[in-house]
Amino acid sequence: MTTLTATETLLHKGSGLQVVVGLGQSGLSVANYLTKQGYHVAVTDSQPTPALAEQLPAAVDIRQFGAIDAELLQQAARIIISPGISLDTNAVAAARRANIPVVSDIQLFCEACTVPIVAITGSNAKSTVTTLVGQMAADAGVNVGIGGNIGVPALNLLANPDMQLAVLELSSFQLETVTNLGAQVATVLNMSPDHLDRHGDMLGYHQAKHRIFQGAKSVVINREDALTRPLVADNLPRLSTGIHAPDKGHYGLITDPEGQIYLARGTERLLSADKLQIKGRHNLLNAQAALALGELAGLPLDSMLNTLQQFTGLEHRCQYVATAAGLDYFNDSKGTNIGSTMAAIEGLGAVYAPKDGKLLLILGGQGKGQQFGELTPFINKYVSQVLFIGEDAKQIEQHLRATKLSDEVALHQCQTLESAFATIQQVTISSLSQVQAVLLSPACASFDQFSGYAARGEHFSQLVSQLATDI
Ligand code: UMA
Ligand code: ADP
Repeated sequence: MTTLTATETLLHKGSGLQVVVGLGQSGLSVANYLTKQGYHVAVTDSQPTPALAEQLPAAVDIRQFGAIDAELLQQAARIIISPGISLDTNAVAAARRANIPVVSDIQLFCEACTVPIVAITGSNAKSTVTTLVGQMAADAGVNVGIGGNIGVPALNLLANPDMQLAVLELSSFQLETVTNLGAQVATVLNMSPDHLDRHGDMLGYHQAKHRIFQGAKSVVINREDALTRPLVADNLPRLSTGIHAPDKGHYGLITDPEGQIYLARGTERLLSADKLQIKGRHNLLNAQAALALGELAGLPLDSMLNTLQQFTGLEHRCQYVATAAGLDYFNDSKGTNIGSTMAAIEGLGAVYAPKDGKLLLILGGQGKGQQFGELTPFINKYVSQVLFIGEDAKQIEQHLRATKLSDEVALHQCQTLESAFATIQQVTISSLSQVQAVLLSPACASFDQFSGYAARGEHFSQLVSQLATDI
């Protein structure tokens, strides 16, 4: 980050009040960044005593907690909104009506960032692909910053003066207030319904995600998912990914006559799929996306292929936990929408189906306005028992029952994970049970019962280890 001159600091001071809305990780990073730049900064948050308040720099002299302060927002020259706060929140909507600009931390980041940005969004696989590209860059000797929705606020990356490349995971919430991101390479990995309670409908969600392409110098698209294609800028350099054999220069899969699958670039076989430690068809797409993004960011192919083979995947994503009483337990707590749960059912179901095995699926939590009936074809094919937990459990059951759910699928209301584990014992004790694996892939947010998906996944794993020691 460049050091400011005294004149610039004065200019910033005189450019009006910067109001940070929400004091979570991103709000704190914004307050730190803007005060260092010499701006006059105020902060407001709905909580009476936000935990991060004591970490605010002393220069932040206006702190309005307990409600988002509508009057304060009206005095702002610019509002920097946290991703967890809706633009429809009354005080924010009123400020927008008064033509006060509302931006996110990502806008500040891209205006200040002088190195190329790899920008990654999608309904699913963002963290997996962001981590992979970041690791590929690091392994290739590039000084890389990895941040955004993945947990490190993007502005914190600017503290590294030697950064050569920024790899950003971006959510629709972060993107909805970003203009002209100008990424070196941008991608929407896939699109399936999520966060519709915030964006209203698929169109609103799509529009937010596609802002990632504004000003991009190149793009990566998913051939399997038309919604990932940019609607404008058709002339940009682009690479595509997909499950079929690719055209020249693009990424895809080639299956040889013996049935062996290879990651491929054009007709060139790059790597046999069994060399990857991350499994399932969805991960083959993720690997291709990382390679394509890396290529457009200038990373060397050989080094990227080495990284791919070392990568063991992230926690809480279709993660094998243990085998107890003959059942394999998988933690896919990060499966927080129907798209990710479909991928998990299909990926694991295909492993057990040849052995006449079925999955027991644990579903539920906060449903975020999704239509759970879309899961039915996947459940009919691979699942024999569905256990519902959480706030929207009854509604999810209704959605499934309203579709063509097979009579062979049994449904159980369990409310909590503990009670689900008791039910697992009951329904799998019969020798007729086809269940060979238990999959926690809730397709829902966890906040009704847990502090987040990680806490939910850890609780699941704890219950599994208890089971393993009880036996
Ligand atoms: N707040 C209000 N009023 C509200 C809602 C929230 O004042 O109506 C306040 C809360 O009291 C709290 C603060 O806002 O003090 C929290 O802000 P936030 O929810 O925006 O969370 P941050 O801590 O800033 O974390 C955010 C992202 N969170 C969300 O988008 C919800 C983090 O993504 C991200 O890692 C972080 O910025 C750094 O960039 C998390 C996430 O769950 C992992 N993302 C969603 C997802 O992946 O599905 C989008
Ligand atoms: P995100 O950061 O977008 O939530 P993650 O990499 O954390 O993505 O994975 C979230 C969930 O999506 C996990 O449950 C994972 O199993 C599933 N998933 C991973 N890759 C894909 C894909 N290509 N398509 C659909 N679901 C996927």
